[in-house]
Amino acid sequence: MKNVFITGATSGFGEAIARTLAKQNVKMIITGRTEDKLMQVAREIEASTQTKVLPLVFDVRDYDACVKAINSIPEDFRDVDVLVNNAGLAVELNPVHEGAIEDWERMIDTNVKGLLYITRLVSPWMVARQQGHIINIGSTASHEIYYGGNVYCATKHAVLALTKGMRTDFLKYGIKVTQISPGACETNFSVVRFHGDKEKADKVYEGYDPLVAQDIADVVEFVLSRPSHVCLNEIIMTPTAQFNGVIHKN
Ligand code: NDP
Ligand code: 8X3
Repeated sequence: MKNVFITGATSGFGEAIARTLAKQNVKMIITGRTEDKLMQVAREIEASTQTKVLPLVFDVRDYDACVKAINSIPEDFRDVDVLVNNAGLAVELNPVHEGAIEDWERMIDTNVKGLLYITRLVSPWMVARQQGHIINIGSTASHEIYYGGNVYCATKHAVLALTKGMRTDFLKYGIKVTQISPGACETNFSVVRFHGDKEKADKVYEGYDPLVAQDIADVVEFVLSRPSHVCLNEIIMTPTAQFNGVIHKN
């Protein structure tokens, strides 16, 4: 039975990935800060599949909380085969001279440091077993910059550098590392970016068909279905209406 660890499973990609992989009757550790939603996802998965779920509520920005959560994982859940580093966010769309330091810190601490903390704590189990697969959720923002995206794009550029760094470091242990880099996908992402302003968030996805979270979950499932000698290093996926930083709206 595979053991899958997914950060940020209370919403969007992480939730869709959890529900999709759960159909394979795996063991699953899911994380997030929103306790009631995390428990609901865990309950629903356990009620509809043979998957055994361990929900862990903590903030990936808090290293001590990460250590405490990882240390609480029972022995029979430590044989993690797949780590999906998904938790992340964007805050606002301001040019640098108007940016809020607090927003920058939220993005850097979550998207870069949080991803590193979890990887640092979980990957030694993979190294010890000489097997595993780390999937980092990057973005088209790992490759492109758009107006006001400065710090968010910088964090996703950093994720790509870390993906390549991990691939290099883990090569000799047979651990796969894959980055999935989606473009615009309608989740809670823009609601979070615009501090709960749903109307403003909805406008991001008007005039074209954006990706949906299930599209990303399907790709994760595909990436994991490859034979052991095949590692997909990066998959960039966008809505059909988006390429190279441009979204064609009707
Ligand atoms: P959502 O806002 O729907 O989901 C984000 C998830 O991350 C939630 O489960 C949230 O859980 C978790 N999270 C955020 N901050 C923290 C934190 N400090 N500690 C723990 N968990 C946290 O957005 P998406 O599903 O769209 O985003 C998932 C990932 O995909 C992010 O890394 C994002 O940058 C990336 N991405 C998104 C795209 C899009 O267009 N939607 C495109 C490309 C990449 P909780 O709030 O409960 O803690
Ligand atoms: C999230 C999508 O367009 O803000 O990574 O880069 S975008």
